[in-house]
Amino acid sequence: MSRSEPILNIAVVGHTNAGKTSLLRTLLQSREFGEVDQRPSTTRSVLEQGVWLGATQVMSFFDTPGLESGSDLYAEIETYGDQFRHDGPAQIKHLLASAQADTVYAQEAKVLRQLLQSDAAFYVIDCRDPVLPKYQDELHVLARCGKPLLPVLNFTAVKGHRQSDWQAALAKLNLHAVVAFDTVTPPEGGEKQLLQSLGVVLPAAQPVLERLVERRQKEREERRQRGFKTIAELLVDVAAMRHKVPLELSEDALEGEVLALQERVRQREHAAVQDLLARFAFLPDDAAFEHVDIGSGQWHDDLFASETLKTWSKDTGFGVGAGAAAGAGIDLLVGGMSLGLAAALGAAAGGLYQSWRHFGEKLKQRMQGERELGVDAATLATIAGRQLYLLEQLSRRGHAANDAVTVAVTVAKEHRLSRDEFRQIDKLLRPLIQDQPSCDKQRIIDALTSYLVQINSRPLAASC
Ligand SMILES: Nc1nc2c(ncn2[C@@H]2O[C@H](COP(=O)(O)OP(=O)(O)OP(=O)(O)O)[C@@H](O)[C@H]2O)c(=O)[nH]1
Ligand SMILES: [Mg+2]
Repeated sequence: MSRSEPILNIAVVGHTNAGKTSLLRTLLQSREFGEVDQRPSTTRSVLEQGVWLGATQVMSFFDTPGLESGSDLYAEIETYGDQFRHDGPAQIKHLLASAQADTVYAQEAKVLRQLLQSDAAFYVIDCRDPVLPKYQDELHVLARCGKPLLPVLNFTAVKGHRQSDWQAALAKLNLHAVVAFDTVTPPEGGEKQLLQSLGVVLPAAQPVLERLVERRQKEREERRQRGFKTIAELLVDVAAMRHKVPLELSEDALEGEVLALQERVRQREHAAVQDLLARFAFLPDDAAFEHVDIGSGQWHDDLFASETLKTWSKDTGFGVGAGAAAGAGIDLLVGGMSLGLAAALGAAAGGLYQSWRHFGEKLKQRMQGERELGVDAATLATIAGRQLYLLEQLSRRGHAANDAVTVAVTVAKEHRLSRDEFRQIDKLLRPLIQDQPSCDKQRIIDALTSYLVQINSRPLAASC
């Protein structure tokens, strides 16, 4: 778009509480745009937000207050008789010049003024509601502004919606281009459809809208790709985490070391979650990890709770070992070889050399070397599984959502890692575990990123 081309002005209008501000939060990928609330009349004045293609502003969206007096307005303009029969905008301007526009219809007047100044509008509909006369009256008044209206059916992901009733009613008003777009759970390709439909009612804007669609798609892919890299970096860092444990160590001291390592892993995972949330423009509290602990019946969000480890690693076949069963997720490694945490605890409790005798002469020799604590396969599988799940949810989620993404352990099997998938991830991470100093971390991160992209090549919702 050259500098001389005008900025496209798009108003977002509709009945109060239909989800106008929510629609803009999702389109603008901003959790903090405007104010969203279940109370009516939340938005009190027009709020503008620019949309940029690189350094050039190409569009402005205008959030507007909700309409509440559609039928009264309709009745009012009908009193003007034939005066404005063939000139809707003049009829609306006449209304806006009246004293009522500053009093009883002050809220509505803001919407109509904005619509008259805009190139087109999204008309947002709560399609859980039946098609009531007040909505039809409201639409009639809006249509008199002479600007293209694109109906956007919101709440289409909610059970019992009346999408087809609305479509039939809108067709009677000559509004045939309608887009179903639930602002919290936008459909695959929803944003693209919305922008392209805008191009249908505003043909002159088609080229810029197409470029916007392309840019958004590219950004989405880049963001997702970077998300996989964040997860690969997390897994590499966690797989490489080591706590050296001295030869002589009491059980308590060993437990202390285990807890310290667990805490480091938790913090590293937390940092990755924050990175993902920020990358997808969500807020720091927008993700919650939950599961119910069967033993205590309590809710936890702990990575190392045994139920978490068991559930997320159960399909990988990388058995939940003694460590994970005890809720540890931590392994004892000697020369890169896993001994299992139970061995470590036994060793600490029963006198080191006696307890370790059964590992054989060869191992005994290696034991002269360093003993280290590291994470076990269940922990890596759990982190990989739940981070990939989080990434998938974030990439599909609309920014109108007010609640957190919940990563629960009841998540469906299709979202968990399979045996083959984790086998491959483990294979890529193995050099870090076995031969840490000499392995090329960056190469592993790149290979792991590519693999994560490959196994998650499901199509994306084009809305976020
Ligand atoms: N589940 C669900 N809730 C939604 C959706 N869109 C909006 N909401 C909720 O509906 C309520 C109203 O949303 P708003 O975006 O404030 O609606 P509005 O049209 O801007 O309302 P006013 O500014 O008061 O006219 C809020 O509680 C939103 O969280 C949706 O697609 N799904
Ligand atoms: Mg609002």
